[in-house]
Amino acid sequence: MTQGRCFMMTKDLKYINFSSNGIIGNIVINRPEALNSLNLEALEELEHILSLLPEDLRVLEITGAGDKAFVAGADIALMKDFNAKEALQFGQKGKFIFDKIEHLPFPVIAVVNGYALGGGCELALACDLIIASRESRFGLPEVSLGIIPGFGGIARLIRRVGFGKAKELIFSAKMITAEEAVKIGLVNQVIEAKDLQNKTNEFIREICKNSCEAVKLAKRALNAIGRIDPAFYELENDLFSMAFSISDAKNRMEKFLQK
Ligand code: CO8
Repeated sequence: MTQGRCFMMTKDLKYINFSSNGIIGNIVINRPEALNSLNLEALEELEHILSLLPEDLRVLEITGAGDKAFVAGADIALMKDFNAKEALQFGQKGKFIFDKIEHLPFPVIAVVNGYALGGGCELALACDLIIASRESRFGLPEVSLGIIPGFGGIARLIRRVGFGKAKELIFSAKMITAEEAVKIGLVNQVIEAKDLQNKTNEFIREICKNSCEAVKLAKRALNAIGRIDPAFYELENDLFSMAFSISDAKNRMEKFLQK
């Protein structure tokens, strides 16, 4: 899929690559040494790329660099030192960016090639469709770290899988396989890793056979039905930040980093 694409707009960016052939855009979260976890710089670069996306794209793919992770969450090394105010600001930034992704005018596909955990699962959920390799793993392990999902993921998860499954996944902090994820409606398609890009290309070709304008109108209509109430975002953000002042988040995060 990247063949023949001219690389543009990624100059000076450390953690995000963008390429496009004018029809299909491809964003790669590129921090494989930390399983593509999202630090502040990566989020800022993502925001920057989103603000520069060509308006005439037909489809945007988002994926992770390497073969181990899509995105393993927000950067725990960064979050462990957050006070409540910093957590609030980080949450607001993430929510703003993920909301922007959700409301891009064209379809956005998360091409998941490994761990999609915490903020990484939330990023995939902000995309219209999720295509995953068979080895991928999904989960919202935040409560195991003393925090809660904070990038709008709670509402988006409920929208995809319903209250019951959302509560099961969030309360248990467990990871599920791509197969399980497809069964509960979190993922659209599971594909063998070696075929992931080719099958994604085929899928994109199917979308592109249709009227570009009609697809965009359909996305607007679909999104209007599932629109997240801004009051929920505000509450989620307050609760996310509260976790940093009332729970044992710092200890739990330090424990993860020391393992
Ligand atoms: N943050 C920072 N570093 C990470 C993260 C992360 N989320 N995930 C992995 N890494 C790092 C590891 O520390 C390790 O670094 P090093 O090589 O320097 O020791 C490197 O990536 C490789 O990871 P592992 O050695 O742990 O690889 P394993 O194959 O043993 O395990 C796992 C892979 C299971 C994915 C494991 O890395 C893991 O559990 N990662 C954390 C997953 C997680 O808990 N994610 C949720 C984070 S919380 C979150 O995302 C909140 C979102 C809401 C934010 C709202 C903000 C306001």
